[in-house]
Amino acid sequence: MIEETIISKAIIESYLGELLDSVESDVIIGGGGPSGLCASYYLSKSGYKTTLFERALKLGGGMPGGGVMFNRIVVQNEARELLDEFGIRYKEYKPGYYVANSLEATAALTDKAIKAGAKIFNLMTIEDVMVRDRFVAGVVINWSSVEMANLHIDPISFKSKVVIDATGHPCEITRIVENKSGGPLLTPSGKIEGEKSMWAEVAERFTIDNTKEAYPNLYVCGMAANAVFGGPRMGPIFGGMLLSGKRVAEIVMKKP
Ligand code: 48F
Repeated sequence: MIEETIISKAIIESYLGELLDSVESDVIIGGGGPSGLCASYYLSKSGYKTTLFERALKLGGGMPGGGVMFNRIVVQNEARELLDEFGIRYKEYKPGYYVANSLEATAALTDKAIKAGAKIFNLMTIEDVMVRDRFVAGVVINWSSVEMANLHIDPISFKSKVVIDATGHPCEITRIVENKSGGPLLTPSGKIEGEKSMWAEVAERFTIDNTKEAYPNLYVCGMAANAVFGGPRMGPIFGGMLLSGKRVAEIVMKKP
């Protein structure tokens, strides 16, 4: 016999227990694309209490869509060891260019991050940021369905020592800080510099070099780093996203 109320209780208790435990974390990551997932894996693996909020139903951000909906991604030589770390299979297409299945890559990143201990909440949108005397202290979240239905329902707050903006092209978390706190951000102009047109070679390097603090206790990684610090986009080459996720984890772990 199967009792439906037991199923309900199992889901509610299990989920709410995890949500309650995540009200205070070491690190909150906004966005479950490749850079955010990769960061959450390395941080959790090193014992950091890590919570990731993803607006969408499914994880992966721009990764599962590959290039123009062809579910393949390309990764350059520099990031090949990350494919091995996550158990993502690949084939060498030309020397230094590896091609992988973007669905397998998304699943592998998600699986490794959760098994390393990252708490991942999908269907949750970061709609505001907690800013105290010029430092970020956490995020304010609401159900994505509330945002989509444009319902007037107040959000709730989650605290952390560090917030990582991994929201990709729109760099939403940094934008909230800029708009609501007036910055200045730790960028050359004190504002969001804005993403530039496609130039894969420059963009891939730029992402890694600009994976850094954009406002006290707020770090950017992945495409958000390029958008905030003014770098070009790179299209469906994903090595920079993975390396940036790993780099932001390393930077946060070195933080005193
Ligand atoms: O866009 P996305 O995949 O970011 P990324 O990790 O990787 C970029 C690449 O996919 C690609 C590229 C490089 O090859 O150019 O675009 O930098 O993932 C960002 C995730 O953040 C979620 C969004 O749904 C997506 O899954 N997101 C965005 N804003 C919010 C958010 C928010 N306010 N709250 C929660 N999640």
